[in-house]
Amino acid sequence: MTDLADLADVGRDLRRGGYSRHGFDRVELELREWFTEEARRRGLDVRPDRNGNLWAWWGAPGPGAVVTGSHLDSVPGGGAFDGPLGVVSALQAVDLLRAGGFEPAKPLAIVVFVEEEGGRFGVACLGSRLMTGAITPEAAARLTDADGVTFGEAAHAAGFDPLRMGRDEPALAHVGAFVELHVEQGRGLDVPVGLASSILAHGRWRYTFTGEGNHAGATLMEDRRDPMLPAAQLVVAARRAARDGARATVGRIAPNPGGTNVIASSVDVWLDARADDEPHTREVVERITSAARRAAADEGCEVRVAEESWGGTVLFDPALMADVRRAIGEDTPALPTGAGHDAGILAAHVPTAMLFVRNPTGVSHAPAEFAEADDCAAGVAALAATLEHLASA
Ligand code: HGY
Ligand code: MN
Ligand code: MN
Ligand code: MN
Repeated sequence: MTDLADLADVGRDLRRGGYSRHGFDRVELELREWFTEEARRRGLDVRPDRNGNLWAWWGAPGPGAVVTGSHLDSVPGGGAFDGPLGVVSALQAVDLLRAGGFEPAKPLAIVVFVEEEGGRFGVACLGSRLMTGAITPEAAARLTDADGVTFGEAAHAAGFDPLRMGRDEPALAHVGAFVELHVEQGRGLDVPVGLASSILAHGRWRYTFTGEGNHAGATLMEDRRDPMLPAAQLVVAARRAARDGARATVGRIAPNPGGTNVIASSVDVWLDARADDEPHTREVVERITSAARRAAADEGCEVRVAEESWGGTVLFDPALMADVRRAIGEDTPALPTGAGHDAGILAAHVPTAMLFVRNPTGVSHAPAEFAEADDCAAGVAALAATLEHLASA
């Protein structure tokens, strides 16, 4: 909690509440510096990879490494725990292991992935996607933030060469196991610490509705081609289409030009859709897209749809989960989650598991996100026991 308190003033968003910390922005760079100092203070060897992620090594980097970590960025107006809890807990777990005189037989590393939330450049888990080849460096470099700065430009300004980004075979070959600790993001856990069993399939889509910009007072209702109409109907269609455990959310919408007395000429709407598997998710999105196309046609508007990111269902590694349970208790519950994580990207390439810390309110991606100090301490103890078990001879 002291470490989290260290970060409490970095990146506060006074307008939205909570924190706004985004990949390679001033705030995230400050947090990366904080992490680098904290890791170095512990004698860890901090090395950025070529995709903008930070690695802190206990022992020489090499195959079979036991890796933990998370991210330091947030959604716009996010909470204090989503991301930083996993990083802080990793540092604290190292302290606990050191205090107990533990000598790892395998290399141990803490990783901080860049732009996990996609809050700035739109694609979540950008650092882990680049590292695993789930996105090409060319596509990543072209992603643009709200001010028109590309990821390539931001990476370059932060000291990384966007042309050298992309699938990092040596880095992947080093990871023997990855265990990410994270605050649980629903109300799924009624004990302090649990495991994740799976992550829903999920993706992001951008709908651009185009109509005719015009005057809010002078334009008769029957003369309008207002793209806000189909945009609004998409929101309603999303609520109706997400059934049987699926989730569909419109949390971001951008009318152009965005004036109270202006009929917009175009409106961008971002859809986040998730469900148990790919066919179910695609079916939900297709239903929403059909409704959006019908609504656009009714209003004399055009609509363009672009898939901005996609990730299939993730099942965490049963053998690694069994190992974690041996370290922290056979009765540790495992629960599915609707939230995405870098661990979900890595799971397709290396044995991966997640530890969850209880979330008493079920709130996340909002300023009210919270975890009890005692539960966080239990998370650190569980992570330390896990690392000790996995990194022993
Ligand atoms: O959106 C998500 O589920 C994640 O927290 N990046
Ligand atoms: Mn998140
Ligand atoms: Mn997170
Ligand atoms: Mn006027």
